[in-house]
Amino acid sequence: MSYTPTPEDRFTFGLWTVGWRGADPFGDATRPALDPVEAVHRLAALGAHGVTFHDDDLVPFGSSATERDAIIARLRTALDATGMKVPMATTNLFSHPVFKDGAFTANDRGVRRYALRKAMRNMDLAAELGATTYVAWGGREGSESGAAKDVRAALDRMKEAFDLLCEYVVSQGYDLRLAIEPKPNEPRGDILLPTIGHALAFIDRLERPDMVGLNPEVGHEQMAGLNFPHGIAQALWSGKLFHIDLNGQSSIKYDQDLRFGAGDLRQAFWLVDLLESSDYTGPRHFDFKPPRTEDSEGVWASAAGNMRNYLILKERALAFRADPEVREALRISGLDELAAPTAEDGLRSLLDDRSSFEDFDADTAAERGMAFERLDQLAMDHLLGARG
Ligand code: XLS
Ligand code: MN
Ligand code: MN
Repeated sequence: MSYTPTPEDRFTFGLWTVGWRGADPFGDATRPALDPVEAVHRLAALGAHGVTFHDDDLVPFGSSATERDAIIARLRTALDATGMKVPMATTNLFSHPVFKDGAFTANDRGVRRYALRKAMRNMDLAAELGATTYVAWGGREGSESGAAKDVRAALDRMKEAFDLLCEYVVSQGYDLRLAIEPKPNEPRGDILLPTIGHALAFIDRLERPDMVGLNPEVGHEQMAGLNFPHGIAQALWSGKLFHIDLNGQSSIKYDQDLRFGAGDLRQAFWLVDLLESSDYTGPRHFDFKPPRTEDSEGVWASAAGNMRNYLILKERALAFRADPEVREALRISGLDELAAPTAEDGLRSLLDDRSSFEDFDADTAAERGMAFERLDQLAMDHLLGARG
């Protein structure tokens, strides 16, 4: 198998990823600004399918209407020349100081109304460029201290915001769905809707829940110590995996945004195994930061590494599933048994079935070894290239 990506692989990149200049809380930028048009051309040459952006990544905050039109026209030319797509866009509701206490849940009502209008304005551009997903990461929706935020009121305001955004999409006739991106903390001490589970429960309370799903990010769940493939499995099970942010994270610490495959490699393997065996057909979107040690060429090496690692893991996951020894090991470990309903005979029959309780020999059933270690070693052998 070739590890050279093609647009059919549907790999996409945020303009803010390859465009990250390396400024962090302790140091200045280490790289010059990157022209979005150059990003489109370089990513196309690497085999990507498209780009995504926050409004301000493309059109700097405060640009005039004429400047904005010219910037959008240049982007369109680059997209037309390369065939690159824009499947997703999002709003920067966290950089400007006006959003220091949040956007949709800022205590200041004027800031909340401004945030909604800023999001709607960029939705117009997203729809114009053919995007079908609009991501909402609540960057500064949260607090550092208890009394600062009435969380129940903030959730009311968050619901109001999503209901209004959905109403806007419907009223404009856009083919756009919203995808909430959970994150537990950073830049706020604690952020609202911190995990996939919190966000799923929130979506259920909205007026148009069908229009809202998730954009989970590998590192964000892992910052909370959670198992990302498990979270994605639940998102898929709920019909809510609208989009995905792939990257790497080494355990519970700051948001590392390493390239995909770096960090927790085993979870990356199981994630690719899951995505490739699911009905998810959306973009494989990379939200990573080329480390600030890299020069411009290092940025493209890092970008390419994301796609290469995904394709290697895809090859290994497919080989794992196709291996006859693995299939037998899966059977011995009872995976086919789990796929069968527990009581398809119904409640009455379960209650009448003496073998299910009165005559059930728990001690004998307890003797069964599950053989998960052998199964996992087969997976490790495939992952590490020590097999087939
Ligand atoms: C930050 C987020 C952000 C979103 C889009 O941690 O990952 O980049 O993906 O606003
Ligand atoms: Mn991140
Ligand atoms: Mn992200």
